[in-house]
Amino acid sequence: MKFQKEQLAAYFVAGSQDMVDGRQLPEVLETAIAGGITAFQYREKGHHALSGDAKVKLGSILRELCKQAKIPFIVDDDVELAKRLEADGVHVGQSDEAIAKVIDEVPDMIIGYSCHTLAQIRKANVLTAVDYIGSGPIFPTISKADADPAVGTDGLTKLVSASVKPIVAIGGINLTNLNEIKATGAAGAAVISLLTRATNIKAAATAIRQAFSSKS
Ligand code: 3NM
Repeated sequence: MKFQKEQLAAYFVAGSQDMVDGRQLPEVLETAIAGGITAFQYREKGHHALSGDAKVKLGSILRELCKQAKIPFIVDDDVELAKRLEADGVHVGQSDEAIAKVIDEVPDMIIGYSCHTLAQIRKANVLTAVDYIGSGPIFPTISKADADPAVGTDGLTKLVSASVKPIVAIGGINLTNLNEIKATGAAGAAVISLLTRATNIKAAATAIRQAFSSKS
């Protein structure tokens, strides 16, 4: 799938560890798709994450849902799984599998790269295979134990200005701060808990999509 920056508008990130109240990720993803999410990242991470066959099995179900919905299916920090599931993309962080390896092994996939500082953005600017940047946390987050300190919307504005690539913001994004994120020039919002813990998942997905629609 060819990358377009509009795909970053409403970017849902989740793994089995993010499920609450007995929810199941395939159903949550289906509902988020019905609400209008524009991309999905499969991120199994942390103490309760799946591994091995269980990770492949769940990943293949999610991959199929994204294929049917024609939205990119992106795998976090696992090139082998991305290849095996014929994912549309891979996302890596600064401390994950080296970005060089990703560029070398899956140059034709969508490549996302987490950058938290201006120095990291400047280095990413010259990596032509990198399609988009993920930056955060913008606000304190409950979903990532080892998150960096929050950069705030002022910090995000500086990162957006320095980047030649579109930036999707992540970390602590909720329905009341979406417009502040949009005002920084970020291409979209990447969220975990805003969708996984939403009372109305579909409505929350639609709200993110509308906040970043190019018409608004
Ligand atoms: N990455 P929520 S913050 C997966 O700063 C992730 O790179 C971050 O979850 C980063 O939307 C984060 O619930 C967690 O705050 C985002």
